[in-house]
Amino acid sequence: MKSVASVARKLGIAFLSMLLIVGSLVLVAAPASATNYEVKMGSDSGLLVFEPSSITVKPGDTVTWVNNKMAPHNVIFDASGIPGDKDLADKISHDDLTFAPGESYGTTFTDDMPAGTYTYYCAPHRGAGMVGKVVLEK
Ligand SMILES: [Cu+2]
Repeated sequence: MKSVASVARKLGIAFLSMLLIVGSLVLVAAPASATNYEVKMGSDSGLLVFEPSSITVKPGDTVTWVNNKMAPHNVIFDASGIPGDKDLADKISHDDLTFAPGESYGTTFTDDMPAGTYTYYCAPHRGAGMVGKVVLEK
């Protein structure tokens, strides 16, 4: 009886050790795999730009566009400016115009999306040069 109990205790300890190891791997992996990048729509000084205008991301990262100055703004990707088709361009675009400072929306760049340069623009200010890009690296 005593030996059964001691085997059970050893198994329990082995199981808990496994949990600790797996748990620590998850904790180490999680922060590295998802970064949120903020892009201002309209610079602090009132220029019609995305700031920063170029961002490099890894799969799992999110780009959040935050309305800052000189609204309204939006974020439009189209098929000619991305390494993907129209469906993907529509899926990652945000055509709703932001008016209030602080309004925001985000796009997560996922592993099933092709690597490459995703260019986008603000529809009301495209002619003024309000364009940006997200480079997805794998
Ligand atoms: Cu704009």
